[in-house]
Amino acid sequence: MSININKFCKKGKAMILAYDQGLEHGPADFNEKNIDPEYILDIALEGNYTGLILHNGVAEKYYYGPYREVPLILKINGKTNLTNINPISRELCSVERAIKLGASAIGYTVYDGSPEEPNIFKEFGDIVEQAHDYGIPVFAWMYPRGPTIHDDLDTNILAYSARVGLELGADVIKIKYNHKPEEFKWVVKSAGRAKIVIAGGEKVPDNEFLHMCEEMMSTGVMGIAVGRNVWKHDKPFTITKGLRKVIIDEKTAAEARKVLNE
Ligand code: FBP
Repeated sequence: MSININKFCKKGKAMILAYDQGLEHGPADFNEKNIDPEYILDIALEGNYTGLILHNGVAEKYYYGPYREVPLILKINGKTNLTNINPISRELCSVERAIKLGASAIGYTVYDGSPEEPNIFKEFGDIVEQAHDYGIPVFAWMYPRGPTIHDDLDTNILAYSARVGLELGADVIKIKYNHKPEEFKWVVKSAGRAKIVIAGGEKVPDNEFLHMCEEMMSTGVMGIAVGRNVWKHDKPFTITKGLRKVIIDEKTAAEARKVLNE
């Protein structure tokens, strides 16, 4: 069965806004504005993002009305950063419930390399099966993590993670970028017909962020699934315009910067 991901793309490119950090990192990432989920939903809607990532609790209370125009990827597992157990993120919401909450895709974090890997793979496999039976795609956060992973940005480790995502049935693989464009093409190739979107990381200056986006788009990825670099920005709609130039209109970071200065 072929699972369609076009809903999350414009001109074949994805510009997805992630807001799962409230669970993963806690309010430490937030300020007075972006602690309010509605602030992020407004950015997603008015900024024409091609997708939005939420956990079930926020979706249940905020994903209504016009916001439903932005396709939802409901991340159905999660954990805090308060524990020091082996990396594992358990299912918190069923696929069926996610669909009832309006999800057009399921999100799930896989920690390949974790001592819990067998349990993670089994749970993820079941989820892929269920989501695909409903005809909706699965986005996998492929994050290599555990005692044997010494450098999670090593190209071979990233390529292995991307490949694991393909092998386990992910349709889209969200992975970190290692700023080595030539090497990263191997990561993209390893994912086969699964598409790659890049995670953003800590907020960095605009120039740096746009340059990273231009560079990573040249490696063949489908786009971005970022949070902090947008909703921690003083002018989220301005950075969104710049991102659109680079991600969807295939312009250079230098051209996108002109939009920021307008
Ligand atoms: P950012 O763009 O804000 O980095 O978000 C990307 C993301 O993958 C989130 O979806 C997720 O909550 C977070 O990073 C996980 O990061 P980590 O596990 O490295 O703390």
